[in-house]
Amino acid sequence: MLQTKQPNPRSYRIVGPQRKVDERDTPHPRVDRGELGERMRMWRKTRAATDPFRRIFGGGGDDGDPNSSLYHIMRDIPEGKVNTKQTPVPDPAHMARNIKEVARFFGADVVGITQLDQAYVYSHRARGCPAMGQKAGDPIHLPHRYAICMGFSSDYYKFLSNNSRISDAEYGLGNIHTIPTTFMLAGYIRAMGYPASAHHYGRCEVNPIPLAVNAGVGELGRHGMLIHEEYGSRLHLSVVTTDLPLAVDEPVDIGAEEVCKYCMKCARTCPSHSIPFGGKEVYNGVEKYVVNVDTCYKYRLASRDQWSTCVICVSSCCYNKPTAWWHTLALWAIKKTPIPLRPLLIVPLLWIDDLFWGQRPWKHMKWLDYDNAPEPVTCNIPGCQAKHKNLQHKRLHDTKPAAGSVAG
Ligand code: B12
Ligand code: SF4
Ligand code: SF4
Repeated sequence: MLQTKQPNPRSYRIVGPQRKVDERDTPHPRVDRGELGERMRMWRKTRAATDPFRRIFGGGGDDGDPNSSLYHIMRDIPEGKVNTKQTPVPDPAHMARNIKEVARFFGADVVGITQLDQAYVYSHRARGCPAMGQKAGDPIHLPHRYAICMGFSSDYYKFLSNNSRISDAEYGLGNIHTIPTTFMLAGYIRAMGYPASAHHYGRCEVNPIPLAVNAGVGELGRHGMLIHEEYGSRLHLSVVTTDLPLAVDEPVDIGAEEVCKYCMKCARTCPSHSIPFGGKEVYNGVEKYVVNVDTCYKYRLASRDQWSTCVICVSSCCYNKPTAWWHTLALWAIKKTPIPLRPLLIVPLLWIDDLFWGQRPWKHMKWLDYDNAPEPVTCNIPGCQAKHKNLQHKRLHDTKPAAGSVAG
């Protein structure tokens, strides 16, 4: 059991001892072992399917070609050596500014730095890098002091086509974008003579969300993800852990704590009912909103081979807007309003949000040969005469469907 000692972000509270998570107990390995059912296990094995974007961006499943996937190639590259000539760091604050600039130069959209809290390092690995002599089940030893947390934004409009092969392609590219920048930043730090490890898509020994919240990249939302004030949650996260002396950032207040209390748009639009309408709960020593990850995962079985990754909660979140002055102004106003008075501003803003952006943000889009226009579907409820359309977010009926059997 670990006792944490972090600053105080507003969007979660440490209320008890935290247990390290074994990567083998995380959802992907559980699905691979069949713990979420045979259909889910088979879905993961064959998820590369015929879409070329899926085949090059995704994990690939058994039917992808590893040599065409940067994800597969990069997760097996051994870590480079640390330069024996060390660059002195007389001023960690100056070095932190430089490192953030280097991260942005390499391709990150946002960067923050925090202490590496060991509670967010997996205890054992689910898969090792054979070139580094690692294997599944090895204990993870990551004694670094700092975590440089980076965010990579996705295109607002492509995500609005959710769920479709267009939003899949954008999501997949976002995952891939984390790889070269994180790899180069870790290499850059090792070239200065300090140990550094890259944690990106496909190869990650840490949980990036709490680290990024602590590093002031954003706040934790009701939907369980980090919310950045400009990009919302359409931000892929990666981390470089290191011993390079760095000044750390403070958690930020972007008003998500109050907005999430009143908004609930993600909970309303989640087709698998995985996001809570109620208050926070204590989970592994942390008081926060708790998402049902199993039902979220199983919703992929409802895709009818028309998409692979659900991003409905990311797109629906009212922080998810294109970069524009009115979004910046609304955010500024929330941040400047004293906390007890914020609901007076938030409630009308949420009403405006529903009015202008819709209760369930979605856009018809054509791109390349893809078209996400809804198609009529056959209802699987006996006796139903309604002409349903294939908008995956639309529930066919009010009755709560079992996860994975959502039909329309
Ligand atoms: C497996 C996985 C999934 C699984 C299970 C999700 C889960 N929560 O475990 C499935 C397929 C369902 C999934 C879905 C999604 N995922 Co996902 N997923 C992961 C992955 C690879 C591992 C997560 C993990 O280890 N879980 C096991 C344990 C740790 O889970 P847990 O104890 O319940 O902890 C979760 C939360 O409670 C939180 N958490 C745990 N402890 C603490 C402590 C504190 C203090 C805080 C603040 C938070 C926190 O972090 C965990 C991740 O959500 C991460 C990348 C990574 N290395 O972390 C991406 C990641 C979490 N996913 C991400 C995204 C974007 C998505 C989807 C939108 C897309 C999709 N459909 O795949 C949805 C969103 C679902 C949702 N509302 O949360 C992003 C989130 C980015 C962000 N802005 O926050 C990540 C970080 C990938 C990335 N590198 O950017 N995902
Ligand atoms: S990714 Fe989709 S199914 Fe999962 S929580 Fe978000 S909206 Fe719900
Ligand atoms: S949609 Fe609303 S409730 Fe959900 S995370 Fe975003 S701001 Fe919070």
